[in-house]
Amino acid sequence: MDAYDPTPADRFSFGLWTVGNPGRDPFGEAVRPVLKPTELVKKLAECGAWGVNLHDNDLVPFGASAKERDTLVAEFKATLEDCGMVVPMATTNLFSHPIFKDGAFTANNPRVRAFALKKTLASIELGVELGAKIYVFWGGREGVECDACRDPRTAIARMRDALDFLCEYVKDRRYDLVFALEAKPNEPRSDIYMPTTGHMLHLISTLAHPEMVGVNPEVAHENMAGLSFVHAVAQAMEAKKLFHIDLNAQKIGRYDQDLRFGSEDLKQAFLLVRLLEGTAGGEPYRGPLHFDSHAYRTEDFDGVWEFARGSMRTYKLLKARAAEFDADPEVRQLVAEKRDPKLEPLLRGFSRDKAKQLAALELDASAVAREGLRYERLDQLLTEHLLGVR
Ligand code: GLT
Ligand code: MN
Ligand code: MN
Repeated sequence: MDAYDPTPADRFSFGLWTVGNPGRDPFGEAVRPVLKPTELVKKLAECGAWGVNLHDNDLVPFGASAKERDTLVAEFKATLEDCGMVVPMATTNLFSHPIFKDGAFTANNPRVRAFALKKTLASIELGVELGAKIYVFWGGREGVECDACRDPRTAIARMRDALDFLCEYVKDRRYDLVFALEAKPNEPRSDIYMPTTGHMLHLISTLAHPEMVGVNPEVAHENMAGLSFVHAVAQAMEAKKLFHIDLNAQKIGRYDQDLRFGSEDLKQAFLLVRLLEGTAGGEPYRGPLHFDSHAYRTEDFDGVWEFARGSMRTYKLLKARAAEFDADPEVRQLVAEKRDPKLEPLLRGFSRDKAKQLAALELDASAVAREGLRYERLDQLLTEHLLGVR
């Protein structure tokens, strides 16, 4: 045990579908047996995790009877209690069953949309029963291959209708539950509606109860879109909409890899942890730190638990490196904000007088432009901290 070993105080969580992933892919069969949810909870607790998240069907198989459901839920709750584990987040599987082949909330057939709502209502009940405070919506099938099948505006409006309905349901039941929308640009559909965290943030602003809805950005998904994950998360934080986060790793331009956190692009992972932890001085994120990833297909169960421990250790290692980086006097000097008490008041809060003063401003643009900003030095310092030599 060292300072980087995870403890429940670190708020790390895994989905049942992550450590339970048997390694099936579009080209090959499972390489590991499927463990029971209660077994997964026990092992996660041993590894130092704090929480476990689930889809309805990760615990209760599709089509199970009410009696079967209640037995499985009771057994699961008892194990959670024994292990001191919590369920911070729950979600609905609206993508596996063939009924969702044309989408769930956005499907053209109203019978499909009705089934999706009915399934989500039951799944919200399950999540609340298990103590979840966050409810994720990942619309994997909410997209198209044949784009002529509907006006994309209709899809957006249908998504809004479903979310408004479900917000009202939660309010009516007086549940202590918020929603978090997870974007992904493609896979399994050719194009998925509202493909990035930014798109989701806008959709939220059009809902009937925007205060109940935030985002659940995922490293891999923003990378698939070729965008900066750190910037997406920062925009969500700035809007007070970062309700949950899916940590993993991804090579740009690939299928959704869901690799172990920090296993690709360590520098982005460092900048992400720095942002989430607020080591540079900003407001930190205090929600669950969820790993939505799985072990390589090459692994047996030892490899799966190695993957789980590694995900959490890497986060803590990066957190320590980020704190050291931001405490480094040379870094502090390089990132210190330039002040100009005469000019700064002119830069916000419009008035005609300020506009006049700006118009009359004498400023030597070439002199300002000549100054080197020393970002090469700053970036090298980041590298040296990351590699542990500062
Ligand atoms: C699925 C998907 C993830 C989502 C999960 C929640 S399920 O594995 O790839 O990104 O977060 O529905
Ligand atoms: Mn995810
Ligand atoms: Mn993913």
